[in-house]
Amino acid sequence: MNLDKRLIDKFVDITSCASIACHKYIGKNDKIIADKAATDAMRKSLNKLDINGKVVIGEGELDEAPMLYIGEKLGTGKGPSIDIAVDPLEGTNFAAKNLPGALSVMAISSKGNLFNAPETYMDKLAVGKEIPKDATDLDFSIEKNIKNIADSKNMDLNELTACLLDRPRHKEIIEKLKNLKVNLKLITDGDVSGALLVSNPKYNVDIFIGIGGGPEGVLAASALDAFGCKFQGRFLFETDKEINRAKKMGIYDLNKKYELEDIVRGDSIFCATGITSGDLVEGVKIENNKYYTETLVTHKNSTIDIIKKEVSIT
Ligand code: VTB
Repeated sequence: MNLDKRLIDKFVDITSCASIACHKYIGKNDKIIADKAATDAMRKSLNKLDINGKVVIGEGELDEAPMLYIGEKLGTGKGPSIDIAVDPLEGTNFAAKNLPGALSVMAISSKGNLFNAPETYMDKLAVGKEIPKDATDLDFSIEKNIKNIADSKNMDLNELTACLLDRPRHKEIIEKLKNLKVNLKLITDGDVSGALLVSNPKYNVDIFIGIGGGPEGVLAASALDAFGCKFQGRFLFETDKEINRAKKMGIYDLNKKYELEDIVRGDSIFCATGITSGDLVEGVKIENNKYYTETLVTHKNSTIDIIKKEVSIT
């Protein structure tokens, strides 16, 4: 079932409102307070909407997160039944340290259509729509993926750029990419936005790879779907607790490689509002007693756009 286009504006208001609430905590070097401000604001505004919403990706399980926990019901209960994935503050370090790239992010689908991802790591791969879908795969070696991308773009290896989180766990991939002479874009956090850099040649990223948060993978997949990009993910379970949780969520094949259509089924809407300015959108600005926000919106069946909002400071 397609989502009503009129929902777009409502959800842009919600991520904008969360970004504005977080704005006063930019640069306070306190991740917790910044995250709480965005989460509180997002939850309050979601609860005013005429929807019958349920959090499928949120701040954690009920025992860890009092707000926007997985399974929490949101909205007045009067409208359409929708699943909601939230990351009220993606890039907590960016906001706390006043660095580029903090976002407030949300994705929605009709009930049952967004993957209920466990809070574990995910091995990810994303490439742009110009690359044939069978040219890259999580199961190919890094060398094969890179060579196939170069062939399909008719470019030399040293003209390609791979984006990944700068983490010790990626030492081996980084070494291989360096040997191939591929350029690196090593991000310190924020892999929702990292994955989205394959969506447009203007970002100059040919592949996003590596291990990041599973929930962030689902959020990115919703937007990448609208852009016609490829995304694959495989969860990585480290502890018995994580494995038991996954089983409770109905995941029995722990090594399953998820294709985009397994993660986001049918229609979805994705909104990411800038808190601090980054590659995708500008952060919250204050001018003439108003807040100005910018939101990247994708709706699989209608639009991909940057929506600007102004909100009076009261
Ligand atoms: C990423 C990134 C997040 O966590 O998912 C990353 O998108 C993965 O976890 O912004 P590690 O930090 O343990 O590598 C964040 O950096 C923070 O939630």
